Amino acid sequence: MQCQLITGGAGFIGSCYVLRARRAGVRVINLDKLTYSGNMENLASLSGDKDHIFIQGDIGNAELVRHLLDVWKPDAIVNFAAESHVDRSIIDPDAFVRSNVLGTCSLLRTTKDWWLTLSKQEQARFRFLHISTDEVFGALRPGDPAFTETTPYSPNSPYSASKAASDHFVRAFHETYGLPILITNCSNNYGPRQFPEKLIPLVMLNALAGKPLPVYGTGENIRDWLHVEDHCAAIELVLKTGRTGENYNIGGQSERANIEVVRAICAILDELAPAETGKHADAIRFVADRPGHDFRYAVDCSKLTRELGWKAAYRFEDGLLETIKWYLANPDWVKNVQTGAYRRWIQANYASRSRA
Ligand code: NAD
Ligand code: TDX
Repeated sequence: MQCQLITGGAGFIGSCYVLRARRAGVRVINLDKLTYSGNMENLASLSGDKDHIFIQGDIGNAELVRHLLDVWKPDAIVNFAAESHVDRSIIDPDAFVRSNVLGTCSLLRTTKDWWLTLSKQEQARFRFLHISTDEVFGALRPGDPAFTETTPYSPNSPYSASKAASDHFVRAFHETYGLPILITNCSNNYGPRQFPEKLIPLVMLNALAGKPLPVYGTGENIRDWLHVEDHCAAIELVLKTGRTGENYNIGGQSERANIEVVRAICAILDELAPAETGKHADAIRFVADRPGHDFRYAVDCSKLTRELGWKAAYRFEDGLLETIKWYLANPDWVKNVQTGAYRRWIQANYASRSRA
């Protein structure tokens, strides 16, 4: 039986990947620290599954990681674990250095030491796949060509700087020690189970609660939206057939201005859950911009298509509708993530954003 050590598997993207891996018959060792965004409810359907082994712990805990590697001898490690929210990195960059940089470096070192004990055949079969972001490439202006795998790194936020640093360490472990690594750099994910600090679930849930819909700056900033299932399908492909030492871009080819996305959410909710008075879009508020707000991301994923045959299955508008329906159908999940800690974050991030 194939066995994978998946880190951050209780988060938004990691849990989607874990569920898919279990459906494909892969034994999953799921190492997750359960920070504010880690949520065991994302994995509720796996309760009682003896081939989903969940361990609450930090990727930076070398002793624990070595123990898991010795016991389970995974065929691959897929590293999703990270602090993932740009606005939080602006308020507390240190946490991003700890998990994303030091944590990844420690995970690499422990993996490398264990990998060196394997037979040559096992070493050649093993893979370390690191999940990264398009944000490491910086920001584009309208009309600039999309990021390719050779676009120079130019991170602008503490979050993207920490992800860039971790990517460099992953690459260095390949060059220096021969560890068979792969890196994927993807665009903005959306879909079920995303923590409602990110734009799409935040706007949707604020609208349902009759709260203002905060749009940073002018709302003209552009993101390239990728459905989480398309992302996970691409990761599976890269793990199976990608060339070690390489990075692969994954994008949704769905560039949208933020204000377009917010209006699309409002239009869907006007149909499915109308506001008590007026239209949901009446609640849109342009608020103070994010410092260092990257204007545009766009991902050229032609390498992935050309070399590995990947293609996104979701059209953004269909995926958005399906996502909103998922949140409407799962009010308990929503209620349980909107805890006291969540309310404190909303207060910290939005109270000081005066109207732009
Ligand atoms: P998320 O915040 O929903 O989940 C992160 C998970 O990692 C959580 O379960 C958390 O408990 C766990 N974690 C954090 N620090 C840890 C540590 N030190 N040790 C063990 N577990 C730890 O994030 P996500 O959106 O699912 O993102 C997953 C990965 O994908 C991240 O590496 C992120 O940088 C990357 N990424 C995300 C997006 C996106 O749009 N969400 C886009 C590009 C790349
Ligand atoms: O309240 C908001 N209002 C708003 O206008 C929030 C939370 C966001 N925005 C804007 C900022 C961005 O331009 O919406 C856009 C999307 O914001 P986020 O959902 O915070 O995502 P982003 O900053 O683009 O980063 C995401 O994609 C790349 C993920 O959070 C990262 O983990 C990933 O690496």
